[in-house]
Amino acid sequence: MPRSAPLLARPDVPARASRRVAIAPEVLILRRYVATPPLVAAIERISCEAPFRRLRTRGGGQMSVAMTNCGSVGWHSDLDGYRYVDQDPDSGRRWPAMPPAFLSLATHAAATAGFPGFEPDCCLVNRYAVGTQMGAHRDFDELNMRHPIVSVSIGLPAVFVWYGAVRKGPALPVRVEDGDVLVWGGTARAGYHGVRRLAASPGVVPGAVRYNLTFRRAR
Ligand code: MD3
Ligand code: FE
Repeated sequence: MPRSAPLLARPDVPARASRRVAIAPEVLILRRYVATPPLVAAIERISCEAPFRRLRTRGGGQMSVAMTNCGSVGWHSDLDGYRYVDQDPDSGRRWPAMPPAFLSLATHAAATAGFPGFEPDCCLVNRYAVGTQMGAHRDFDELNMRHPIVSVSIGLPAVFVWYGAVRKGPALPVRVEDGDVLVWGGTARAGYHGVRRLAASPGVVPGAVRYNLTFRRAR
């Protein structure tokens, strides 16, 4: 199995020391896998071109989490439902290109988790302010199920919840921290999951957020 360090591997924590923990079949966490300050800088550049926005849902609601994308396709939701789109509907322009460091990170993390050859074409960027959350759902609109999904946690810690094959499945809460990477493959791709309401913890600077990068192969 490839153990080479990603471009952005923490200089203080070699890839060898990043702990791999399986939380369910084909769900792996790479703890403290990546140094995040360069990722935050890249997110800031992306959001200059394609600003964060809170998307509408088919039912007429609005998500609390703000989102943008980079890559050749982006995830979008509005009153017509959710889908992948080639352009940012807000600007009519293509999504910002996926930074090479993002691609390298996603590919290395997938290979380390046992999924070589991952070539994501979409990176959904989620921004969680304190008090926001993502209810239980599953992502079954990704067309190419042969590829895994790679998720990178940045900034404030959060509690990710894994339910498995059924929405009412037993909740498995997993604390995710800055630099942690989760990889889902195979059967786990169809699993239900969510993110608990982001807690306001004492000592956290006002305006602090959590970002999550979700790398997918949509086409
Ligand atoms: C597991 N995002 O954007 S990580 C999402 O932390 C989403 O922002 C969460 O769930 C977050 O859809 C969790 C990503 C994730 C995405 C798709 C999955 C985990 C998945 C599909 C199948 C299994
Ligand atoms: Fe999801």
